[in-house]
Amino acid sequence: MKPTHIEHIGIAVSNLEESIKYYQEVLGLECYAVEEVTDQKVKTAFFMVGQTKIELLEATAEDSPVAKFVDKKGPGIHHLAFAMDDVATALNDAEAKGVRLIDKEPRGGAEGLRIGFLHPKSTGGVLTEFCGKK
Ligand code: CMX
Repeated sequence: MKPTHIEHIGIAVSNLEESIKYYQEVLGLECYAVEEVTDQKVKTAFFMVGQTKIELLEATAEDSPVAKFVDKKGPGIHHLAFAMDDVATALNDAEAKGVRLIDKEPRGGAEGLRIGFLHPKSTGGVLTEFCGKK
């Protein structure tokens, strides 16, 4: 269940429009999509840097995991997402190795991908996402 690459880096922001401006105007990156992921209670904006995606995340509800994170720690790097060929198998393998899962089964994420999270308390403090087409 080796990751094929880093699929994206998730960054929690307080204001999506203002943050998009920074990535566009200062870094010269193009925001190629904005999407609301209702299941995760976030609005996302995407940029490609080479083969890696940056995903900006703004909370859409007070009980969104991103709202809680920003309230506690402020905006900043929120999670690291690894691309997996088979997310369900990767989650099962991680659990079998003693990792605490947030998602026992893959669920729907942005861009039509299947996603599943590992708990940061089991991963050295880095909220970790597996994502892929199945
Ligand atoms: N990175 C590292 N540690 C984190 C964290 C993060 N993003 N979010 C929370 N934590 C830590 C907290 O600091 C806290 O640690 P301490 O107990 O040492 O203070 C601990 O985890 C518990 O945090 P909490 O604030 O009490 O929050 P919850 O336990 O309610 O939720 C988590 C934490 C990770 C389970 C929850 O945020 C979650 O389920 N995340 C996965 C889903 C998600 O983040 N979706 C948004 C992105 C969706 C997308 O990319 O499409």
